[in-house]
Amino acid sequence: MVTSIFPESASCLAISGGVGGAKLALGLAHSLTSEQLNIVVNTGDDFEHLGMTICPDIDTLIYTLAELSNKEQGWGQANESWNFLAALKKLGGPDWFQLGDRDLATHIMRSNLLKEGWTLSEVTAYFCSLLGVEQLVVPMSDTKVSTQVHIKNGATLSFQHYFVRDRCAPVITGFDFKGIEKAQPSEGFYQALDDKSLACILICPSNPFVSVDPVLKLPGVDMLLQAAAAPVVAVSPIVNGIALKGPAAKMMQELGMPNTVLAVAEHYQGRIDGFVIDRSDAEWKPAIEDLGIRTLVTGSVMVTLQDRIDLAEACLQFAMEIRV
Ligand code: FO1
Repeated sequence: MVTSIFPESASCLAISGGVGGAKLALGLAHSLTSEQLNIVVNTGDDFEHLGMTICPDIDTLIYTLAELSNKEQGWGQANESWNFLAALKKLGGPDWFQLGDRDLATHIMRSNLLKEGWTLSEVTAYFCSLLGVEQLVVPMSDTKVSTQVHIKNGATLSFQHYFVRDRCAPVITGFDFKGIEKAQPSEGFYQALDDKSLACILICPSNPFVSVDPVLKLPGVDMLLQAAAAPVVAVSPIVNGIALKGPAAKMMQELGMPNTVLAVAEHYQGRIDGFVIDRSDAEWKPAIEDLGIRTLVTGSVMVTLQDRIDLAEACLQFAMEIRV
């Protein structure tokens, strides 16, 4: 538990995408009381599949905080069975997006509650209450925003088609977030930003382009982050030129960016006060600080639960130093 560093009265807002975000969120959950930690989740990965609304980043986070997640995969539930998927395949259904039997219940329940008129925030809070997740977990918006991936041959893929069906193979040329112009931050997101005890806004080590940007580019969020009383600290998802999970480094190369922590810092420049990089990237610290971004060098590779807790506490302490 973080004691002296992060006062009991202070709160942290974490911005989380997929697997990398959920890892740090778990470290934060072990370092702070549930009242001190609010987590806003990217919903750009959400998609309609087999008549269901699927919210991968929300489910990855909730399963992780509820200790239900498949730790090897990072997504989906542990102790899964695959009878539904096998039966679906027999009927000629699409099995490229693996849906476990336990996970299927989440998608069916969410889809039905949404059809009954529940907001995504209400469904998320309901699932958290049932699964014993006490932190406030909110979708970035209750309006549908859908990440679209533009690829070299001029086609546009939905995120899950790019990420799962096509295994991130296509060469990307850019992204856009369908529906974002009309989307508002969710009520819970607004409240968390407005929280007077807010002492740290932490951008978790998720993919900057497809997991973090949809959140930061929601109308009004830039201004709200600037106006918030807390420093914005981002944790690099790139370590020593590679992304620990997912296609971030490949995307950077295809976008003509060097796959370095400096390039990630430049991507976030103007929106962050602090940046957390791994010891293997220590030589980049002066160049990043020349951008006007305070930089913390620490161990940022999370293998064990203790790694997650250590990184969370280092980020919280760093935010307090910047705040002063
Ligand atoms: N990722 C995969 O690479 N393959 C899958 O079959 C897959 C299924 C899946 C089912 C439910 C869910 O919540 C997530 C799932 N993911 C799968 C992960 C998901 O595509 C990514 O975690 C996020 O969209 C990116 O962060």
